[in-house]
Amino acid sequence: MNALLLDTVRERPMSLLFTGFEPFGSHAFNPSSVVAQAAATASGGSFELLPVSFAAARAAGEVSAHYDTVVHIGLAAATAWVRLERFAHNLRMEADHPEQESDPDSVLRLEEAGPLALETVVPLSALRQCLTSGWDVRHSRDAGTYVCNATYYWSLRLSRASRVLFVHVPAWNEHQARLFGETLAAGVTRSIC
Ligand code: PCA
Repeated sequence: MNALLLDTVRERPMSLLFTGFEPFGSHAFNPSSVVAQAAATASGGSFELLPVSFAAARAAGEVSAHYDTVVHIGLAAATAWVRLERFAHNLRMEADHPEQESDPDSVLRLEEAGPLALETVVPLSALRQCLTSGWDVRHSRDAGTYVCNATYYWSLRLSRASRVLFVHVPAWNEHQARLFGETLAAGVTRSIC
């Protein structure tokens, strides 16, 4: 159905990409991939499964540059609600994996001379209103210092013409993830595209 949404200035179909992540660390199942896949199916958009590595985060940003609208989804297992991330920060944890030791005082930049933070242009309040029936959806200003934040940073940094958003989801089962993916597809096509 997304193919029916025409960019009125350029008169071509709007392109929409949903991404989710592979399992990582102690998370043998990552619901973000099911959310993204279900959202792509329901909206007629594309789906990409991303590896959980800092090295892959920049490549994901390059892929994003080919789409008008990109919604990245990731797992935030410590949170019980959906987080609409406003900012990506030019920061990363020291270790390549969250379960490895990182020196809490060491601040690594994703890009030496890059901006400290990047903000999405997606209208978060409008999207939130479309998502709240049955779901606890909240604004967030901190996407963390791991691969989700890095992916968001590179996506916002490299895709100047796109609407890019990052959504963190709780440790849902497959059924919850699929249902939310369908809700997200409807919300995104109504409020963002
Ligand atoms: N969550 C991690 C990386 C991959 C994922 O699904 C994060 O929040 O950075």
